[in-house]
Amino acid sequence: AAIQHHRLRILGIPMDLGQQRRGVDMGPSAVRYAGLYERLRGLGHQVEDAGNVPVPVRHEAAVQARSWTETPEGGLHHLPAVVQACQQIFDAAQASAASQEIPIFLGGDHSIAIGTVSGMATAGPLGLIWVDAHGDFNTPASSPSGNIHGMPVAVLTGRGHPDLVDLGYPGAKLLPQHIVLVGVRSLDPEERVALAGSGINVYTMRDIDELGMATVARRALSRLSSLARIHVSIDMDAIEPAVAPGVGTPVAGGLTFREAHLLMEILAESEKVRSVDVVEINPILDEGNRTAELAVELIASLLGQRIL
Ligand code: 6HN
Ligand code: MN
Ligand code: MN
Ligand code: MN
Repeated sequence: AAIQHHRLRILGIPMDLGQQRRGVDMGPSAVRYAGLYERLRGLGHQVEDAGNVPVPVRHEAAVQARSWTETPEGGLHHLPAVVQACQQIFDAAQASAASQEIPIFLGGDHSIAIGTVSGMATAGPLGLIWVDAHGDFNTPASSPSGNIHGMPVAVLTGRGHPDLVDLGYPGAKLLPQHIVLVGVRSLDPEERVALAGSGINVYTMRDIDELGMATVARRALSRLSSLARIHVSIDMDAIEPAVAPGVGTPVAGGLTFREAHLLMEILAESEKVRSVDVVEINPILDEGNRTAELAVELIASLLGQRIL
């Protein structure tokens, strides 16, 4: 079948407050320099780069929270600033959800998904495919770090700090059975127990090893078969760190280059992908700009690029 052409909107979110390392705020620039706009135009899509959503800079944020990063506010680092930024992200995502366009959200750390997914969920039932080495299912009680980027999946199902859970509108944004995690290989002890009992569909690296990515990708889609709209959230640390070294929390044993592409290709064929996040790229930790370059290729595969 011929490739479906869409109106795409690129939105940068230079958020680094959901974790501790400096540099992930440069993710949007790195992906732009890697040629995202041109690549998507080349596929025949209509593309607009809408610039960046404002995010408080780190020093400013620490002052607002009346604490430095070593002293978490209510146990969560930079909570008020993350909530403020996520509210703006929510507003932008809600506007996109009401239009015909597909937004591509460039992080920033994974805390941005609290805003992107909540905003996209305003237009009706939404399935979520979360591609990540981690579960991102911590709550303030289970988190070993106090970092909000380890919490968005929990928040979206209604678990966590009320300022995060009630972002945009009160309560849970997604049903657990409408969430699929792919690539998981690093869970904190209490996070693991909570995730196992949550009803969320989890495909670990072991599942991918045993079943192959084609089967995992098709099963993931079949879990979401009742839904017409899917948000794909790609944490670049899902991919093997030898292939994607520019991430803040690398974990060995990740997706190969081809496994990651195959997942995107099969998701593209569903023609249900309504919005995308690409997060956790840290150019300071990268080799050249290869992690952002890989991200551009993966987004292209998700939006219709084919080998033949
Ligand atoms: N991410 N589970 C760890 C934590 O601090 O909660 C790591 C989370 C990583 C989050 O990569 O988006
Ligand atoms: Mn993540
Ligand atoms: Mn991760
Ligand atoms: Mn990470």
